[in-house]
Formats: sequence, C-alpha cells, structure tokens
Amino acid sequence: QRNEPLSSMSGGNSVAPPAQRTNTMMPTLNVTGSSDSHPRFLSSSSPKSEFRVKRVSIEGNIAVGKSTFAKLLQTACSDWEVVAEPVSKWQNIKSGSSKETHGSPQTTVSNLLQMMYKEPQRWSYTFQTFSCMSRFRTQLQPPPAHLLNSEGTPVQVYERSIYSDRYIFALNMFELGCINDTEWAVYQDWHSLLVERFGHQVELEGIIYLRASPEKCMERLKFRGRSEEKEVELDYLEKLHIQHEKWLVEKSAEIHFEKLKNVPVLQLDGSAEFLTDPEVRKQFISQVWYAC
Ligand code: DCM
Ligand code: MG
Repeated sequence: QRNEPLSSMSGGNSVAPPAQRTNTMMPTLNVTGSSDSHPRFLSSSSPKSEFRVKRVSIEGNIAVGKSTFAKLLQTACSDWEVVAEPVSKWQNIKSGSSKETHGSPQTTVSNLLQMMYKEPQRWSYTFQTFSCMSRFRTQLQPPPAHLLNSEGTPVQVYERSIYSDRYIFALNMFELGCINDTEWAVYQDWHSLLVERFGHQVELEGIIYLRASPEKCMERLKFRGRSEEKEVELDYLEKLHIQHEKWLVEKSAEIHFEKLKNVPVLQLDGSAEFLTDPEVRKQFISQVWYAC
C-alpha cells in the first residue's frame, strides 16, 4: 500500500495563475488544461460577503510538514490566510474560562497532549473532545477584514479540520481500543450535532493532502523533537497513514456528511523538500493557486 509512489504531481502539468489575482511571488509557468490531477476548489456561494471566502484544509500525517507548508502559503499570497492548529491550547489546559476567572490570569493546569500520549486509554476521549472543540472555536472566528475586502479570491487555509479529528484521529483511537464503545458513541453524537448546526460555517471547498510515507514522517517527527511525541512509534504513524489513504485516496472511509464526500482533494508529495527546493515550492504553490 504505502510503498507505491506517493507523488501525484505529474511533471509538465504546471499551470499559470489567473492574472487578476493579487499575489506576491507567483512564478509564470506553462498553462495546460484542467484534468483530474488538477482539482478545482469551487465556491458554493455569493459575492461580497464572508461566504465568498473559500475554506481549504491541509491534511496529512503527524510531522509531515503541514505547519511549514501553511506558512509557505501564507507568505506566497496576500489572499491566503492560515488558521493554525491550536496545539498550544492542548499543551496548556487553563483553569476556567476568562469570564469565570474575572480578569485574573488563568493558570495552566495540565498538558493534555502529553497525558494522551502517556495514558491513551484514559485520556484519548478527553483529548479528542477538547482538540475538536478548540479547533471548532478557532475556525468559527470570522475571516480577517483584508480577506473580506479582497478583490481577488480570498482563501482561509485551515491546518487540519474537524473532519480529520473524527475520521483520522478519533476513529483510529477507537479502533485501537483507546476510546471505548460508549465514548465513541458519545463523540459521534456531539460531533454530528455540531457539524449539522455550525458545519456550514466551517465547510470545506477543498482539501490539500500532503502525502508522505510514515517513515518520512517519523524522520521529521524525530527532527522536530516535540517532547510529548517522544514515544510515538512508526506503527502508530502507519495506522494514521492508512486512515488518511482510506479517506482521501481510496474514498472507502464511511463519511456521514454528504457534502464532505464530494470535496475535491489536491494531493501533494509531502516527501519532496518543499522548503529547501525552490522548484518544488513553485510547483506546490502553483498547484494550490490553480485549485483555488
Ligand atoms: N493530534 C491528535 N488528534 C487530533 C489532532 C492532533 O492526536 N485530533 C495530535 C497529533 C500530533 C499533534 O496533535 O501529535 C499535532 O501535530 P501535527 O500537526 O504535526 O500533526
Ligand atoms: Mg503542525
């Protein structure tokens, strides 16, 4: 499965961006026609409102380079605004809400990311609840004014989504037995409720799948050295890789939201050195540009 070539980037299929958009570093490349390897992230909605802003999520295994890639996109085009994954909130669980503490500073009571990795059976459900809720809260924030006022094609780039929370991580923990039947039933119940009630505000027009082998992700995980992830094993990354493949490539994952099933997926070869190789960088940005 994962030994097949990971690249979906067909050589010579590079594209030029539409000329009217604001852009700070787009290269000029040869234009070719649209094809399945060049999905388009179509907007469902109307002009001149926050509904005009497209939402695209970057998905991929742990440490594949999503944050790095997101930062690259952020600097590539003023119409692209990144909404980062709120990892630091998971590492610093605060006492009460700011309203409840009456203006006095909140103190960190625990590191839930660490607790989840140390004792997955005990803490996976709690972690998956909190990480998804905090992502919801972050992504429900209205887009910044410069996106709303943009004359071009404004895009909010989410680092992961409430869908990968459920269909990659929570599902995986359930399949590993770290989330039990009752917790899984409860998780799915509130997740579906939130998506049905608020989903239209965080609905995706496109997904960028940064795809790399679990071995490559392990190499980058070791290199980045996040202390909570010290004990993560290759086997765990392999399981997460398979979940990504089922959802985004094979389309065999059971998805409960009709619209999500039809969201176009742009696959990028995450093993390519997009930070250090300017050619790869240009190709990647161009592919995202074309899709948007
Ligand atoms: N994470 C998780 N479950 C989620 C989302 C994230 O266990 N629903 C974990 C995986 C990583 C960290 O949070 O340890 C996020 O880092 P990265 O973005 O590099 O994957
Ligand atoms: Mg990250």
